[in-house]
Amino acid sequence: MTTWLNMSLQDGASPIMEQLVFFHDHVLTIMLMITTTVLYMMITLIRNKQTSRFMLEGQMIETTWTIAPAIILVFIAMPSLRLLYLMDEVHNPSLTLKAVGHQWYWSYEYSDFTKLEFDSYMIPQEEQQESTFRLLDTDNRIVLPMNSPIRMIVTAADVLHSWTIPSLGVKTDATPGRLNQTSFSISRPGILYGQCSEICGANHSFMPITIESVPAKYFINWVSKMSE
Ligand SMILES: [Cu+2]
Repeated sequence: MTTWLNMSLQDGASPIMEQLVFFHDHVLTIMLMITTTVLYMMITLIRNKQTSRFMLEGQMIETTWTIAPAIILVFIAMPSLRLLYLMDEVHNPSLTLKAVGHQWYWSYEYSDFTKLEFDSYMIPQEEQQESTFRLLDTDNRIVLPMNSPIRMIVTAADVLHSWTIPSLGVKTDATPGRLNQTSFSISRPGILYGQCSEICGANHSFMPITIESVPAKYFINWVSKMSE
């Protein structure tokens, strides 16, 4: 989750998010080079008298500063497209979780098991405990096994919502009458937080998403306890 003084992205909890963080830093490096160059050029423009009786054209520099940006763009586009298609891929999932957005809570269905479904409401401020985070914790957390490919099916029952976990690099629109699909695998145990990311009404800010990532054997225990 985001903590104090965390200015940039959250630590990646999935391989895809790690790659996204690397890509973000890569693009930032290129931007830094461009802004430094432009700043240098602007300063030289101001400090020099830009007139010459003999220099009327510069074919070489014109060619260079047309081709160079194109090459730089390729260096951004290639890794970007690679990530785009990697995120779209669903690798033979071992578990499917369906999230349904409601005004204003999420409900979840573990379609691989019988009768394993529940609603997940935000814990209101009056019921806060030392261990819960304000506006982020839910009464029923999603429990998922770590290190296994998970397929998410996202939809909504009333208006548009968006199911988002920043540390997993997942953000999927929840649209009424439509099933959206995404996939991820969680690389470490822990609790992951997210919030609805589509302005969906008065309590849009109060329908958080909480995932408990646990080792597979704990997950099996949880499933058998829940389906009793
Ligand atoms: Cu919403």
